Amino acid sequence: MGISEETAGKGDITFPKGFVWGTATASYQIEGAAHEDGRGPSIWDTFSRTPGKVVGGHTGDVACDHYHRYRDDVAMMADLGMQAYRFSIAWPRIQPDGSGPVNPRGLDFYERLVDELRGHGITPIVTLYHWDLPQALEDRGGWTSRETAERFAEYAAIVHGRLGDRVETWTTLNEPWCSSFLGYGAGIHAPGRTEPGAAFAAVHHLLLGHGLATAELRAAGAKQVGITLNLAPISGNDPLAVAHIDGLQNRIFLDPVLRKEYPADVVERARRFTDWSFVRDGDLDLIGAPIDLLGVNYYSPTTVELRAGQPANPVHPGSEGIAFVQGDEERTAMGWSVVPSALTDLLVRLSRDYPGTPLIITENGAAFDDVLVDGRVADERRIAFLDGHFRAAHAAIEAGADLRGYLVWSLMDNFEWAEGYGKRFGLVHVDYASQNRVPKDSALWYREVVRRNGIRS
Ligand code: IFM
Repeated sequence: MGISEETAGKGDITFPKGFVWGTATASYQIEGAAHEDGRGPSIWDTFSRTPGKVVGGHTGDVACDHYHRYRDDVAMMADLGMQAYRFSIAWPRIQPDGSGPVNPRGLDFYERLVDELRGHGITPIVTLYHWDLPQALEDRGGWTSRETAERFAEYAAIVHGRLGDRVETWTTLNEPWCSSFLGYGAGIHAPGRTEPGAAFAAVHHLLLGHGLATAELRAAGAKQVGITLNLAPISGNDPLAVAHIDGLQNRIFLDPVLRKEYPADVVERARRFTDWSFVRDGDLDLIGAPIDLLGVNYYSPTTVELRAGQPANPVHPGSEGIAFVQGDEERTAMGWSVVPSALTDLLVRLSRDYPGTPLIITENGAAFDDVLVDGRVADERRIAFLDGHFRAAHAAIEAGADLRGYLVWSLMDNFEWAEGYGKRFGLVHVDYASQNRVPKDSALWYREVVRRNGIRS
């Protein structure tokens, strides 16, 4: 009998046996060492140096200095009871120019990290692409070019060649919605392009990169292969407006990956921006090859309504006449509404509409304005946030969702992209001047959740 069963009381919840708990990070957000050991420049090095693009002019040059402190960081994770750790590989460390010669020192770093994790009993979960595209590839068109998808598959094979004997779970892309629509459509992420047509080309080439990389990983014997999507439940009083935004946010990725087709309504609506001529015969068979795990990143739902004269939201090309409305829910420091029940809805919907693919929450968490006082961060709002979302995930499991694990974003405070270092998502507080780490109250609370495989009321 487990601890939770012994003491279970009203309001307690216990997750299925074998449920995996952990945390997540990404290379550019934590590693620093941007110019060390042969790493080449990425689009985020370029973008963060472009005046006005990142709050405070912050860059990932130093970040959490994890490249040098990874041993201590892994020991800290072990101390916090983490069972799994999702991190990303920086492509420009492996192939500084995005193609051609391999930089062995880049592979050495990730091999050391993986060995350190395994040595502490923590399961490594690798993300191959979390947005740091080698600048040399962007200079040749980036994700608007088919070549980038082909190079990505080669890079995936190189990484698997070194780590495949000790990493079982691989995710190809993290949040291709952000890479395409924020990076090429709205210009608020690297590479900062503002061309809706380019965003749709990027969607396809990212997905093609996923498909080609999946084939390489499979051929090399990878045990579990998946992709991580940032999905948002969309609601509102007009079904067409809801379908429109749901198509652009969710179905444009889910349908090709899990049904081998682009949603017809999205294709039609996007024709004013693109003729889709970049989609070639056979691409959707590659993109839709079976995956073992769908990574779900969930933060907040979206509510829309029809409003005459409303200009398009640049992150959703063609959304003229649709307003994005906010309710009176609690908001995080990012301004995102806190709605745990939407996570239940999302997981149940995925199980219903795309049955047969196991799910894992690869990111969920919140930024709050944490303060370190006398060596402690009393982040009770983050505890309440996580408590609510864990319960929502549990409710989805009870409703039949095949959810296998939960990775909290993020292990520690880090470089929050266009927001710089001002937004703190970490379970662990980072003082960027001293690089001192202090586990927040939420980290200590989470350790108990992991230990019990559940929550006590
Ligand atoms: O920090 C990001 C992460 O890189 C991708 N998912 C969302 C997080 C919070 O914005």
